[in-house]
Amino acid sequence: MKPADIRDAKIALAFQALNVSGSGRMSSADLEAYSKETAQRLRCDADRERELSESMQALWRYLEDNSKGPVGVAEFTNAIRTGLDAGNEFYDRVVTRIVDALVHAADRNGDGIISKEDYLAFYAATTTDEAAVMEGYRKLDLNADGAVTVDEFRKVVRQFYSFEGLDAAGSFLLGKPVI
Ligand SMILES: [Ca+2]
Ligand SMILES: [Ca+2]
Repeated sequence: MKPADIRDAKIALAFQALNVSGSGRMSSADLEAYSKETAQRLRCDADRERELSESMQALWRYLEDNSKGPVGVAEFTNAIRTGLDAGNEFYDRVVTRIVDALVHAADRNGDGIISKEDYLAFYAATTTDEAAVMEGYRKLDLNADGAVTVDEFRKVVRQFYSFEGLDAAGSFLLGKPVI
């Protein structure tokens, strides 16, 4: 697999996670369902739930503006790749917002650390493979001190969507290597 294809495969994984209906076509209802389900699972307070919901709305506005018609996995991957390749504007306006909302949701007690328990709860909806999730957790722990901070998580997400190939720790973000 070429590095560019590997990045596309990573973006497609994000599509699968967000396409809650499993229909293969993303709608604003999918993104709303994703944020509601995530907020419930992680027992977010009203502020965190709103932050998550607003970040998903920002993503939907971007997708609507950048793909004509139904948003399948190919349209989604194209739109996200185009945004990422255009520079920091898309990343800062949409991706950073989603990441901040997700780390605030994942850090359930607000201490700035995504604990192992936080991390397992975060992925409970998308995988039952606990060993693979914990392998991902160890990769996120960039300084290997046994805990993943909110900052480590942010750094790794940026790697996930910018570095091509599998070398970066971020390739393991969704709990397992993509290929
Ligand atoms: Ca925490
Ligand atoms: Ca650490």
